[in-house]
Amino acid sequence: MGSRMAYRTCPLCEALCGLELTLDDSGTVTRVRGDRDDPLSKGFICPKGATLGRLDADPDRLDTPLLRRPDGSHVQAPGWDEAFEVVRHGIRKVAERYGKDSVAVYIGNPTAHSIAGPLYGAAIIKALGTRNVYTASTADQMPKHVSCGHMFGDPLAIPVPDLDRTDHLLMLGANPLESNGSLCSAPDFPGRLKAIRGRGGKVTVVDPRRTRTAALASEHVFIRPGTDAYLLMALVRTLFAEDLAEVPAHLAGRVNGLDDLRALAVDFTPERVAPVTGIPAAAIRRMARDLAAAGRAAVYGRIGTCTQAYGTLNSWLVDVLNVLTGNLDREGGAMFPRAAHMPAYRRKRPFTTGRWVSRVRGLPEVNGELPVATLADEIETPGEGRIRALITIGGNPVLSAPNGARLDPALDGLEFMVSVDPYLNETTRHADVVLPPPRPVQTPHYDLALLPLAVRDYVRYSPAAVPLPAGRPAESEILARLAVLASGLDGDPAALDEMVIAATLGKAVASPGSPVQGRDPDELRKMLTDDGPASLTEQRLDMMLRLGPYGDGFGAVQDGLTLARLRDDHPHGLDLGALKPRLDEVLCTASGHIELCPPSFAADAARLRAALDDDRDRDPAQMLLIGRRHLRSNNSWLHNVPELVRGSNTCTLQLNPEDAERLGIGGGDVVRVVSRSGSLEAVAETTDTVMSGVVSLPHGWGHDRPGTRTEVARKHAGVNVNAVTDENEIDPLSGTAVFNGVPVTLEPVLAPAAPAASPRAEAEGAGTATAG
Ligand SMILES: Nc1nc2c(c(=O)[nH]1)N[C@H]1C(S)=C(S)[C@@H](COP(=O)(O)OP(=O)(O)OC[C@H]3O[C@@H](n4cnc5c(=O)[nH]c(N)nc54)[C@H](O)[C@@H]3O)O[C@H]1N2
Ligand SMILES: Nc1nc2c(c(=O)[nH]1)N[C@H]1C(S)=C(S)[C@@H](COP(=O)(O)OP(=O)(O)OC[C@H]3O[C@@H](n4cnc5c(=O)[nH]c(N)nc54)[C@H](O)[C@@H]3O)O[C@H]1N2
Ligand code: SF4
Ligand SMILES: [Mo]
Repeated sequence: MGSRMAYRTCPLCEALCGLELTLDDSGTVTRVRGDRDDPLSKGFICPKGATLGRLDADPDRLDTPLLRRPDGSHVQAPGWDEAFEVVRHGIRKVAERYGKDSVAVYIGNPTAHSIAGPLYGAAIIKALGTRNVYTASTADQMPKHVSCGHMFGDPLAIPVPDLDRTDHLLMLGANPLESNGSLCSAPDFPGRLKAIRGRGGKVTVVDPRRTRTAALASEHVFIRPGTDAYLLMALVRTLFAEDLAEVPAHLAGRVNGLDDLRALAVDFTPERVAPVTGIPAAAIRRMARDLAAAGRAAVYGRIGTCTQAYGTLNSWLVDVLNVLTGNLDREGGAMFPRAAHMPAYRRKRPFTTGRWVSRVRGLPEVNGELPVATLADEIETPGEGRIRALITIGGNPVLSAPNGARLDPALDGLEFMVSVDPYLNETTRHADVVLPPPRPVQTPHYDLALLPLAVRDYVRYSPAAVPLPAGRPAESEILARLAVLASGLDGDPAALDEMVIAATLGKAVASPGSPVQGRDPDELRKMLTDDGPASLTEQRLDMMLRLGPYGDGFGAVQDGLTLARLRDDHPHGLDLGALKPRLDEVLCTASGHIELCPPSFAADAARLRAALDDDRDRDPAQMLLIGRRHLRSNNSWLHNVPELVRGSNTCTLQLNPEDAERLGIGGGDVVRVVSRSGSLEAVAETTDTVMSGVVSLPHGWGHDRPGTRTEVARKHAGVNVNAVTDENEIDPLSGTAVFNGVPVTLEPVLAPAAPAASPRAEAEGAGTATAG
């Protein structure tokens, strides 16, 4: 048998590694290696990327649409057209009867790694006209969007640490040695951290666990879960108190709110926050001084700081520190990447939130969506505007949403549900229709959502390595068809792309500063077809690149980027250089200044201030639950790859040996974990890497539900930690779930739990942990 190579970006995490695939004549992947010619990843690969072939060929991966039968089982649909007809009927019936808000959309994490999600997700929402939009963002990074939205005017203007040039990195709530980085795309994050130390710099990690990242750092500081905002405020206060805070020359005259901020921070002395955070006052002062003294420093906070009761304050204070130490928009500091597909001339409206509120809990809209923490309320609560139908796209909220266990039965109460997903899993088993996207090797790749977060300006396009069989829709086509049928019109999905292209070109020719200002849009449209990209999706990408900061401006810039040049001349990707200062392009607040102390943040800081006093009377019996990521997991959906569920990737409840002894729990014991919202049973693992008073359980497990089709995952079921996380606890400014610092109590379970879910655990949405 012959073999050939294909090159593509790994679609699995935010590190954007280039992969070299070896394929046989049948299009099966026989080997995966890191692509050594990729200028950003330089051959780096992790175990997940290395098993992409196994994922691609997973026998449980769906290839044809499924329909749900009345008994809850699923059968193959007669064909794609028939499946779309069922969807059309299901959605229209609900929308016509109950109104447009009765159809909800949930968009999950993998859509941020696809071309289809960013290009067509919004079209579906628009076509439905629904306000019931939910995504994994409110279980993740929404606080950062809100923080950047208010500080810089644009929720997508997220500064990333300039890892390769910084001398000092202060990292909170991130574990890139397992996650490979997030809101900071940096293949070989571990190597880049080692390089900081190698050039004499310092890496400090703040985390309630001594993670592998903490072990690699120069210094690890344990922090009590949920208390980062106190630490960050105390750092800000120390900078002011010791005259270490100054607006640097390059930001002079561009910063509002310095005095308000100083006044706000005054109560948060290191001594006052020390008992709450568990960090000695002297250590806090030293952290502030180190940060101020470092030549080039960056503060970086990730999911550990976002999924907290003060997620937005944390995200904000991280960038406040970057400003006050002179490191924002400066080499080696925190910088704004310039993505090749994002035009700089686009003028944005200043950011606001709360344009509408959720029906049941009155929670404000943020970025056009509502908190996933209230999805179950909106499905279960009777009355006008109740959700009766749901579209999920690449999401598994039963395992990923706060108290997702409550969603499990709630989804069964829907009148109609359709899922775009390659697996029949804990969420999609409730769907009346499942529409599977093609295999990864059959899917072209361009990181629309993640390239704007890369640590160098970089761009890569990977065409599909294996062509789609005739009649097999790409995910873009699936989503485009959903958008068209959701609009209630009969139409050609191609019309949607044409509409977007016409609108974008129309705006571009009218925009001052655009490379095509004043030109004829029809002429530009024709260039997109003539210059080669095959599909309309590719033409849209081509258009974006050509209008972007590195683009050819439709012929205006010699040798500028086009999709064809990127694809044909740079199959391993193209390095566009180190990050460049570009605050002018980014800043779009109403004032035109960086807002250091937005009023809504100041108001929430009052809540933080009040809690500082409450925090004194903590119940010592209560443990605080946090999450955990393992290198070989990816949220809920890679547990069906045998190589990835071997060895140390287990769903155990980690706790400190001191706590274990106090509570009479031994390693390997089954423990009942009880919270306000539910309970579960898990196997204990004692380890001093977890600080005392804290327990850690990973998310994305609990694969023991009936009616799923993931046979490997079923054998390594684990438990759903989101049976005990609390949907009532959110960061109020962003609506983001509080996954870290969930108060729980532990009870030893006398008899080992049965291997399959007991009826009681079943009712509570919890299974039994496997240690295998
Ligand atoms: N292998 C693997 N990689 C992944 C994923 C995966 O599931 N597995 N998921 C991907 C996704 S969707 C995301 S968003 C990213 C996330 O990427 P990261 O943000 O790096 O995620 P984690 O590894 O969960 O690291 C979060 C850290 O925060 C710590 N923490 C918990 N509570 C607190 C707290 O209160 N304060 C502080 N300071 N720290 C706290 C945890 O102990 C943990 O070490 O990873 C992505 N990459
Ligand atoms: N307790 C706790 N809960 C958490 C977290 C935590 O740290 N602790 N982390 C949160 C975070 S950061 C995130 S991002 C969320 C993730 O939340 P979700 O996005 O809801 O969950 P995933 O497990 O990523 O589910 C991804 C789904 O997409 C499907 N899929 C895979 N590839 C494709 C594709 O190419 N196209 C389509 N259409 N579907 C595909 C998979 O089969 C799976 O069903 O979980 C959150 N939940
Ligand atoms: S680090 Fe992320 S992008 Fe790189 S190979 Fe692993 S999963 Fe893929
Ligand atoms: Mo995430």
